[in-house]
Amino acid sequence: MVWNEKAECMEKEEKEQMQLERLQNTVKKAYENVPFYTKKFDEAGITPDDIKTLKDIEKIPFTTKEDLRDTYPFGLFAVPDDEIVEIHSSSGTTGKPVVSGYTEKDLDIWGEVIARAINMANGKKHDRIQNAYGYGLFTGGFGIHHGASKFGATLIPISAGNTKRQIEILKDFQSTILTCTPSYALYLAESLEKAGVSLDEINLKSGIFGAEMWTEAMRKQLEEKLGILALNIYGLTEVMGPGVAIECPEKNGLHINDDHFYPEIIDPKTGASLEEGETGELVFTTLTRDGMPILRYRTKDLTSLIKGKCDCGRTTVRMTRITGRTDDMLKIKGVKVFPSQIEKALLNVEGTSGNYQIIVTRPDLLDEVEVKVEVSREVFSDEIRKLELIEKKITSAIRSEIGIRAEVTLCEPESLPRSEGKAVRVIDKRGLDKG
Ligand code: DLL
Repeated sequence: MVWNEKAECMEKEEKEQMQLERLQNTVKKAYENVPFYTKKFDEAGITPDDIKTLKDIEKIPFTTKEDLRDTYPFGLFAVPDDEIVEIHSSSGTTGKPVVSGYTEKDLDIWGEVIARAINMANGKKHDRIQNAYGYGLFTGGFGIHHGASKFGATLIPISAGNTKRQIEILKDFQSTILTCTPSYALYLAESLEKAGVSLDEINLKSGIFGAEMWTEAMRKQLEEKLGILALNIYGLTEVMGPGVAIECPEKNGLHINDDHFYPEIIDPKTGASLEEGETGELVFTTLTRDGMPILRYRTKDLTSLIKGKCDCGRTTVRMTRITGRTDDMLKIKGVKVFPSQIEKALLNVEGTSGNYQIIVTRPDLLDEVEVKVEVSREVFSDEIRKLELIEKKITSAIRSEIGIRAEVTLCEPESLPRSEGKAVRVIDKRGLDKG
């Protein structure tokens, strides 16, 4: 059964007509209500009337992360404050976080796309959804929450972490659907094994996992260890949050909710549009958002599109699993981290040389971060106590910047590798780019 057959199984021509009308409406709204877009359009010498076909979308300039930083915090909101009912946020590139504002109608649509996801995960109204995505400014917790209430299932808002409690709830409440990052799901599965809890004692049937890259190998492990159907969900704060796309049980690409989010794939170097099947940077235009419409947003995520009907009967455009990024953003424990944030934290601690390297590993199924920091010669020849103090200062500066604890290792001046071109700031040993 499909949650919204009309929207999810619509014929191509009808869908494109709907997308065009919604695009024209969104462009008009953005142009008239968001000075940032008025200026962008004026500079490009176009007006909303120039959007006569879907292909005309290519005339619209891209929106980038830098644009979001420059309009921080509410510069892209298109409605008066009294219509915004919720705000979410995530890390931005250099300093300023990304902010997203939602009207009542936006929340309803967010709920709708998540309801489609729960349905794909074989959800029923009697299901109990253990929502272990973090609650707060992160979109994961609340996104699933809005969707579960729209769907009508029982939502258990346990939030992220506290594995002992997660296990207790899995057993006592007999949760049937688990929502969290795939790495945490795997950690939870191992923790169940270690605690001697057998699959007979829990009642999970499916999992909706996303917010970070993962692999087919991880899916296989999750399905075996938890006895579930494990599906991939994608989304980003700038566009909505989770629910922009989700896999159906065919596991042949993630269905993009293209009645609400219009996808394009571009060559990240030239900005030119790429064909179906070609891998490039994913770009999204919102088609129905009122609070914060966004036009041609460059996600920096790498993927390709699959058009045509899926074996499940849905006709929505699909995207393949994300295999990488065009920038150096990392997802650590599901949280966005930019090397520039570490750099900013180091600036506040005296005695460091500004040279650093971030090493990300997943030793016991959970992400760990080591930051190697070169210190100046004077500091390095100082007494141990002073070095320890600096290490502590850096640890706390990083924690307050990215919200995650990193293991800090101080190194001798000029001991970190230098490269002829761009410095290699990040070594990611998790092997998630293998697909
Ligand atoms: O991660 C929204 C989300 C929450 C998605 C819960 C799924 C589940 P942000 O924190 O803004 O939003 O991070 C968005 O995370 O541009 C991708 O790089 C990455 N990402 C999200 N989902 C996936 C996925 C949420 N399924 C950024 N596979 C995106 C790979 C993902 N990467």
